[in-house]
Amino acid sequence: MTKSSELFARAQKRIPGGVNSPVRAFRNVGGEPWFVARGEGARIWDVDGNEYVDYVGSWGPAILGHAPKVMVDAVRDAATRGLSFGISNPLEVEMAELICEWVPSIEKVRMVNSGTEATMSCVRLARAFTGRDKIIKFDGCYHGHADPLLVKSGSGALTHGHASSAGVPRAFADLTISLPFNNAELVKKAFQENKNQIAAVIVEAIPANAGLYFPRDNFLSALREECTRNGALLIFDEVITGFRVARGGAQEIYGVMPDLTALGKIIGGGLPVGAFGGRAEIMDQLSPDGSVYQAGTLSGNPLALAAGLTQLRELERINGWKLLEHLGLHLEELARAAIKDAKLDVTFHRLGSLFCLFFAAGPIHDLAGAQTSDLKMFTKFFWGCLKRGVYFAPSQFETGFISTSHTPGDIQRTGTVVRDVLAEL
Ligand code: HOZ
Repeated sequence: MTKSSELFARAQKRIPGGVNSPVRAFRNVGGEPWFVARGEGARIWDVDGNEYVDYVGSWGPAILGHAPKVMVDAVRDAATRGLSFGISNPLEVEMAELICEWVPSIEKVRMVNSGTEATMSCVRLARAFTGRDKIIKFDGCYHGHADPLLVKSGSGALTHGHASSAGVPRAFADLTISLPFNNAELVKKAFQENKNQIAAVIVEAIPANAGLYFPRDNFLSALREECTRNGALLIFDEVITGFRVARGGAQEIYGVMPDLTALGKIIGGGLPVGAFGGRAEIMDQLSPDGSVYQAGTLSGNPLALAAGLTQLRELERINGWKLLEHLGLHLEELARAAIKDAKLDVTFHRLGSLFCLFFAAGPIHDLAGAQTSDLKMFTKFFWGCLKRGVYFAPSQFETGFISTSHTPGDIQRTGTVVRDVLAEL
């Protein structure tokens, strides 16, 4: 019995499903999850000593790779001064200033402890600001696990067949309208049918929780126009895309300004963090200035912010976005050549350091398209790569992440593994 198996047997007795987040359970790739011992750069080792090139990167935040010295030093340094105070600290001001400088639409920002808190707080704020209750989201977009957003959701909820969660009161779910991504006409119709009732449209500007696909035909600007015309707020969930696809996130790339933005992961460098921000007149509705309550003992935690600030500054110092594009393009070229030679119906999507393979002919622009992927093929692909030392997310409905610490050699090796595995399918 491996050490991972032993740990999983113990975990299942005391942790529901043996995991603290469902995506870790390997359920839809049909096997047991392994337990990680450590990581360094682009590599991770399991408790049995197996080594993998990692393309999950803690689901996004490890954009510089694992345990970069500069960040470990920053966290260690911050820890010697105290782990948590529940009192304002200087790093909170530095982080707020950095976020407002880098993210085009954010004038004021508040730190929270997870992406879920960030999106949940955006929705509450939007409801208070507009005096309306309903929200529009999109099928397959995942915005964490708060009640209003677990309707036709992506990520683990979709993977495990509970895209609309049990336990969400019907009355809450009825206030959430979920529509197919990339269909602006249906958004227009929903606004017409729910006149003066829609508080906000919340969207992953680049959906990355049902595989990866992209907005097209000016979909994001159409959302912007509909929200403005109807007095609703536009919320971008940039928990994955923020600081990764560009310094200013997806909103910088597409040039569409949301009213509110949810951020997470990367700004904590792997420690638990989220943030939400936007127009000052909306953010000023928050307590203590306004009447929208939102709070957190650990919010703005000095260790998390030391890690996050160091990571973001390092990313800028090394021009990480250029490097990530270079590495991503290299992987794309290798993957596309392997797909062509394997003569398989595989659709490869990539933007910068985000990528995904669907086992379907495509084109794929929404959840329905993503669900045409052959999951049996994905499962074989996943295990084939893992056995050869390359770790991709254990679900079709997730995204791959490249870090700045992946070397050209890692990418080349991954390309060879992808080629070998596809050839065997
Ligand atoms: N796709 C998820 C986050 N965006 C994966 C992480 C998790 O749910 O644990």
